[in-house]
Amino acid sequence: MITSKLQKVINDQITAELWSSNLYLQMAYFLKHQGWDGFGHWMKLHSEEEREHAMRMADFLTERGGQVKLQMINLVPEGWGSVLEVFEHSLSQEKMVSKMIDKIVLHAIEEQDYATENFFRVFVDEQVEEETLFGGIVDKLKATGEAGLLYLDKELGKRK
Ligand code: OFO
Repeated sequence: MITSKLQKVINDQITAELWSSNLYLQMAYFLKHQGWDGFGHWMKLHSEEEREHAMRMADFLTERGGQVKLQMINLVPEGWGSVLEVFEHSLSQEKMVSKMIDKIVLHAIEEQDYATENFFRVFVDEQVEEETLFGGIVDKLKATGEAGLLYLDKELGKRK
């Protein structure tokens, strides 16, 4: 049986993943509204990915005898000043999520819950990938400026 302390941080994590999912969905429709269909498509798929993370964590918590307790999800912003601002915001969201995941792994080690440690170590790796992914887009947006937006919109629109 998973401890109540770990249940609490995992439930907080599920909420954070769902919050990310809502944030990215709002970003997706904001971008589409601005005419950036490719960026919007990319962000919508990422929103789905975050929801899937939440489900995986909820399934794990349940399998370990814990109780999923969905919490209130804060409102997300409705608009951003530019495409770059959208991606910078998403990168900072990913960095925050990485810190939360690290905290879960630390608690799991402290409580000698190696199943939880193993499960969340996958997400430690996942966060390295995500920060690289979002960071790479931010770098490209900065490097190419306004002139590169059309090209990048087309490229990101190919995401499957
Ligand atoms: Fe759930 O991976 Fe991004 O945050």
